[in-house]
Amino acid sequence: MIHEIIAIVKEAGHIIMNARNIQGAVESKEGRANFVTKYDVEVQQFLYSELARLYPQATFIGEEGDNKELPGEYCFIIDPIDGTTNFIQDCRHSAISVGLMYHGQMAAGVVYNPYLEELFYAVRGTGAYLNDKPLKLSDLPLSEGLVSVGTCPYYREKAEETFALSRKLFDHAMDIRRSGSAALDICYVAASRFVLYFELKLSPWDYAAASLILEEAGGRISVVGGGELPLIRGCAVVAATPKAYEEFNGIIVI
Ligand code: LIP
Repeated sequence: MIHEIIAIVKEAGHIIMNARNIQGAVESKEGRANFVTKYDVEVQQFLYSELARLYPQATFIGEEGDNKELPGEYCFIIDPIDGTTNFIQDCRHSAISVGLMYHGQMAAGVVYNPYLEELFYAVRGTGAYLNDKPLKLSDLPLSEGLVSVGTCPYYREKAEETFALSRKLFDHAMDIRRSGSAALDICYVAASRFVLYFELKLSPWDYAAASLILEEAGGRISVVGGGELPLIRGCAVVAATPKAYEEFNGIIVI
């Protein structure tokens, strides 16, 4: 079934790549610099409709949905365009994120960047893949890699803590980066492009699919300070190689 889900996600990618006059289709949501476009809604509606054909009994949690329905046996957790601000600004670094939860545990995850045609996916217990090539991360320490930071643009109360932690990590890592797509940041750890990513306030649709991809690639992902990621409410997230994860935990207690 994963390849049917992948086909639907890739089809949804055409909505992003064919988008025109994006700046004229922007609406603001709650909080500063929290945007949605008609394309976010169009991608989500397409995904809901097509995935419901595959899993008629599934429920849906989506960034642009009302999310009033309690998760069922099968539940899709969807960010139609992760990196919406990047999309609006034509930064060409955004992804469609589709996670499938089964009995409260991530069973499958698909993250697709249509700009690069890079499709990350995993099914629990069967490994992680990038464009059908197996992903197994290199367990590198902070000093041998890049750290990506999520700056919580519409959760300003986290800014001081975010930049203070970034400053500490800057002293340990090769350098730091800010990409604007949490799902891709986590997948980049799985692909050994980053050694660590953190963001102090994220929603389940930002990390659900990518969390399984990273775990299946040999990485660690948890709530900052420890604890399993919740899948029906937001939290602070750290995603890393095992070595960098341990170093991070040493740094945050200082
Ligand atoms: C975005 C995340 C990003 C975070 C932004 C936003 P969206 O998701 O991918 O890492 O910093 O605040 O949450 O809202 O563009 O789908």
